[in-house]
Amino acid sequence: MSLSRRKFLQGLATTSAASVIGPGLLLQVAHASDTNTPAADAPGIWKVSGSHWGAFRARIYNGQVAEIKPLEFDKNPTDMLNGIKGLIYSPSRVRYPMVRLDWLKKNKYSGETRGNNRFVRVTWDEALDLFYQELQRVQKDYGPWALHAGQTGWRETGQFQSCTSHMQRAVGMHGNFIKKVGDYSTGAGQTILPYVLGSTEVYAQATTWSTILKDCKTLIWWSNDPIKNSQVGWQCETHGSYAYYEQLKQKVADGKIRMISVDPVVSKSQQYFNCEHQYVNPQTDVPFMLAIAHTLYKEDLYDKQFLEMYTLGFNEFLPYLLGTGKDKIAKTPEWAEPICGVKADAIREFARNLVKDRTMLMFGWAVQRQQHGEQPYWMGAVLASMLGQIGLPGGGVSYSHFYSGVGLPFSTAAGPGGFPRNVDEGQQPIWNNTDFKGYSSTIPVARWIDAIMEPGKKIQYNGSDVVLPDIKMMVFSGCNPWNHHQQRNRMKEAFRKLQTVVNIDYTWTPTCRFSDIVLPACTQFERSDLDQYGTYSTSGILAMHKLVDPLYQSKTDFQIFTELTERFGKSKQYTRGMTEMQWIEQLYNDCRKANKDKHEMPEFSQFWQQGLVAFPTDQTYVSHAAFREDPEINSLGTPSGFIEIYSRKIARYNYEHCQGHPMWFEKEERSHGGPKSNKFPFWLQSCHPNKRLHSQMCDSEDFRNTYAVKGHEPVYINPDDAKKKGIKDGDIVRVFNDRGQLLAGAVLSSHYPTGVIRIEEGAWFGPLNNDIGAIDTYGDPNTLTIDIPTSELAQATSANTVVVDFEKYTGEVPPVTSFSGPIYVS
Ligand SMILES: Nc1nc2c(c(=O)[nH]1)N[C@H]1C(S)=C(S)[C@@H](COP(=O)(O)OP(=O)(O)OC[C@H]3O[C@@H](n4cnc5c(=O)[nH]c(N)nc54)[C@H](O)[C@@H]3O)O[C@H]1N2
Ligand SMILES: Nc1nc2c(c(=O)[nH]1)N[C@H]1C(S)=C(S)[C@@H](COP(=O)(O)OP(=O)(O)OC[C@H]3O[C@@H](n4cnc5c(=O)[nH]c(N)nc54)[C@H](O)[C@@H]3O)O[C@H]1N2
Ligand SMILES: [Mo]
Repeated sequence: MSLSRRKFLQGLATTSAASVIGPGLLLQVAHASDTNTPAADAPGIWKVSGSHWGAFRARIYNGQVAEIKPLEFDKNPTDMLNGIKGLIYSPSRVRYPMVRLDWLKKNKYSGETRGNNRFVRVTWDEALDLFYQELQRVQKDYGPWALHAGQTGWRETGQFQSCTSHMQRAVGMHGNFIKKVGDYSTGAGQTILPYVLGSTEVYAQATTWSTILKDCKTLIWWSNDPIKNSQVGWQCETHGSYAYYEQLKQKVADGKIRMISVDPVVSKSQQYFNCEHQYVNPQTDVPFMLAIAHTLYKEDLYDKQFLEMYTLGFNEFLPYLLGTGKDKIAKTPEWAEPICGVKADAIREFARNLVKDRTMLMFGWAVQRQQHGEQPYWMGAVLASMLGQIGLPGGGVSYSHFYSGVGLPFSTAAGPGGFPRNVDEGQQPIWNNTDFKGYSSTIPVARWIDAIMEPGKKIQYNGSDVVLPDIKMMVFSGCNPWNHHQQRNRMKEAFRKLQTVVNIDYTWTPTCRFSDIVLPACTQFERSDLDQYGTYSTSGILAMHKLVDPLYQSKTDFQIFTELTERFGKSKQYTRGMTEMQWIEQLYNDCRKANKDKHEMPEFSQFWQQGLVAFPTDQTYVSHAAFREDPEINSLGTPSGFIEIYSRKIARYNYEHCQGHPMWFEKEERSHGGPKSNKFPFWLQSCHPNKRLHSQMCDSEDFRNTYAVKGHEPVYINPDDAKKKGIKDGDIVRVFNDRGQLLAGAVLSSHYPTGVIRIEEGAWFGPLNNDIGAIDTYGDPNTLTIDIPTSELAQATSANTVVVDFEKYTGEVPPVTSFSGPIYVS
C-alpha cells in the first residue's frame, strides 16, 4: 500500500464522529423479502440480491426466477440485469461433473487431444477423487512449481462465496503452488505509476465528482468510456456515478465545462455527453502527448514552479523532448503528425486549450493494455505536471474515474471481510514443500503461457529476474483464461503440453473445453451471501438471498472444496467448522463490530430480513491535495517522494522497452502506416463489452440475441472500409491475421474511423475443430491478438496491439460451436 493511500485511509478513520446514524436511517429495502407476501399482480415471492451488475429484486415463482427488477436504490440500472435469467437458465450450464474421455481412458494425460471437447459424465465422488489424486501425484512426482492455481478473474460477487478464495485456500491446504502478480486490467499502469506518482493510482480513490463539477473547466476523457464501463463494478455496483454524469452532461451543454474525448473511436460516452472528439491514431497517444509537451515548452505555457517544487527529472527528460539527446529528434507537432494522425496545428491548439483553465486528464485503461503500455500513463503524469494542477480540486490527472464508482462520495464505514484465501496462520499444507527448484513461485499474470511453452526461461520483471516454472497442472476457478488470455492458437499448443487441467465453473466456457476435469459450481443466484454495496463508496452492506436451489448437480464452491479437503483430512480447518450461514453471519458481525463507534448496524437477523444496511456517503476527496499542500511531510511513495518524470530506479534496470523517462517506442504491429500495416491494414480493438461482463452472460441466449448478428459476435466496421470490401450490414465477415481467423457479423458504423474495427472481448471462443488454426465460429478477438508483454517492467498483456484484415465470408457458414456444452460420450 502506498504512502498516499495509507494516509488517505488514515483520513477516513479520523472523520467518523459526524456520521453516526440511528436505526431509523437504515434503508428498508426488503419490504418484500423472502418472508413476504406476493405482490398483487404477479405470483411468487420477491428476494433481494446483488451482482457486478447492481442490486435487484427477483420474483421467485414455482422454484424458478421469474422476473428481475433493479432495487429502487439504483437510479441508473444497467440493461444487463435483463441477461441474468438467461445466465441462470443457460443452455451451456455445466450440469454434471465431467472428465475428458481421452484423459480418463489412458490416464496418461493425452494432451494432444485436449480441446476435442469429448467428455464422460462421472459422479461427484469420482471427479473429486481424480482431482485429489492429481494434486497428490503432482506434489509427489514434481513439486509446488509444477502446479499453477494462481490465475484469477471476475468471480461473481459476494464476500463469503468468492470462489477464487475457496479454491486457493483448499488447494493451498494440500500443497504450495505457483501464484501470479498483477492483473490483465491494469498490469502496466499499476506497475509504472508507483515509480511516478507513488501509488498504483488505478485502484485508488480519486477526486470526488462534486468537486469536479464545481471546479473543473476542461475535462479530458483519455481512452476512457465511463458510460459503457461504469455499468459493472467489482463489488455490487450502485451506479451512483451516472447521477454525476447527468450533471456533467448538463454542464457541457451549458458551456460550463469543456469536455474532450481522446479516442480513435466515437465512444458511447462521447455520444452521451455530446462532447468534443479528439481523434488519435490507435496506439500513438505518446507521440501526441510528447508534441503537446513540446508545444507547452516552446510556447512557455508550462508551470515551472510546480515542476521545481513537486517533481524530479524534468531536465533529464528535456533533451529527449527537444531533440538534443541521443536520438536527435525533436518531438515537435510536425514530427508527431504523421504518426498520431493529428495535424500539427491541431496539436498546438489542443495544448493551448489545456492551460486555459482548470484541466483534468482522466485516463481509462485500454491505452495501457498495449505494448509499451507503461509509457502513456507516465507521459500523462508528465503532461499533468507541466500543467501544474495536480492536487488542485478539479485539476490534475486520474487513472480510475470510471471504475466501480471511483469518484463517488463515500462513507466512513468498514466493509465486510471475506472468506480467507490463504491457509490459516500456524497451519501447514499436507505437502509442505517450499522448494521451487529455482523456479519463481510467483510470475507476472500474463506470462503463464510463456511458462508452459518455455519452462526455465529467465525473464525480467519490475527490477528482478523471474524464472518461468515448468507447469504440469493447472486449476482454474472464477476466471476464464480462454477468454482473458491472448493468441488462442498459441494457447492450444501450450495446453497440449499440460498434463492435467481442472476447471470449476457454472457454465461450459471454452476453458471447460480445454480442461480434463470440470466441476459444476452453482451460480451466485443459487446460494446465499453478503456483499459490500459500492466498491469505493461503501454505501452499505447488501444481503444476497439465495433465489433458487442449485441447478442440475451443481454445488456451491464452498461445498465442493469442503468435499475435496475431506479427502486429505483438512475439511474442518477449511470450513473452521462453520456452515455457509454461520460464515455469512460472522462476516456481518465482524463488520458490525468494526463499525460500532461510527455506524449503528442492526442485528444480523434484522439485516438479513431487510436486505440492505445503508451508510451515509458524505466523504469527499481531492487526489494529491495533501502532497500539494506539503510535499515534504506528505511525500509520495516514489523513491524520492516527488513526482518522478525521470526514474533513476527504472533507468538502472537497463530495460530496452522501458527506460528512464517516458518515450515513444514503435509497436510490434500498428495500423495507419505502422509495422505490418501493409499486410494487415486494420487495427482490431477489443474493448470491454457494452452488454456483458467479459465472457459472463455471453451464453445468456435471448440477451445475446439482442446484439448478435445472425448468431455471431458483432464486428464494428467503418462504412467506407466495408464498402471497399463489398460488405453490407449483417454480412458474415472473416477476420484474420497470421495468428488466427474468426467469423463475426458486420455492423457498419461511422463511429469507427477507417482502419479501425472493434470486436468486444468476452465473445466465447468456438473453434470449428481441434486443429491449430481452425476458424473460430463465433468471434473471439483473442483468436487474433498477440501474446507479447508490454515491456520488461510490467510484463503485462498487450491485447490492444494487433492488426488484422477482413473479407466478406462467402463459404458455407458453419454452426457456432461455442454454446452447446461438451460432447457427451458414454
Ligand atoms: N483481447 C482482450 N482480452 C482481454 C481484455 C481486453 O480488453 N481485450 N481485458 C482483460 C481484462 S481487463 C480482464 S479483467 C479479463 C477478464 O477475464 P476473466 O475475469 O477471466 O473473465 P470472465 O469472463 O469474467 O470470467 C470469469 C469466469 O468465472 C466464472 N465464475 C463466475 N462466478 C463464479 C463462481 O462463483 N464460481 C465459479 N466456480 N466460477 C465462477 C464465470 O462463469 C466465468 O467463466 O480479460 C482480459 N482479456
Ligand atoms: N460494460 C462493461 N464494463 C466494464 C467491463 C466489462 O466487461 N463490461 N469490464 C471492467 C474491467 S475488468 C475493466 S479492466 C475496465 C476496462 O476499462 P478500459 O480498459 O478503460 O475500457 P475499454 O472499453 O477497453 O476501452 C476504453 C476506451 O479506450 C479506447 N482506446 C483503446 N485503445 C486506445 C488508444 O490506443 N488510444 C486512445 N486514446 N484510446 C484508446 C477505446 O476506443 C475505448 O473507447 O472496464 C470495466 N467495466
Ligand atoms: Mo479488467
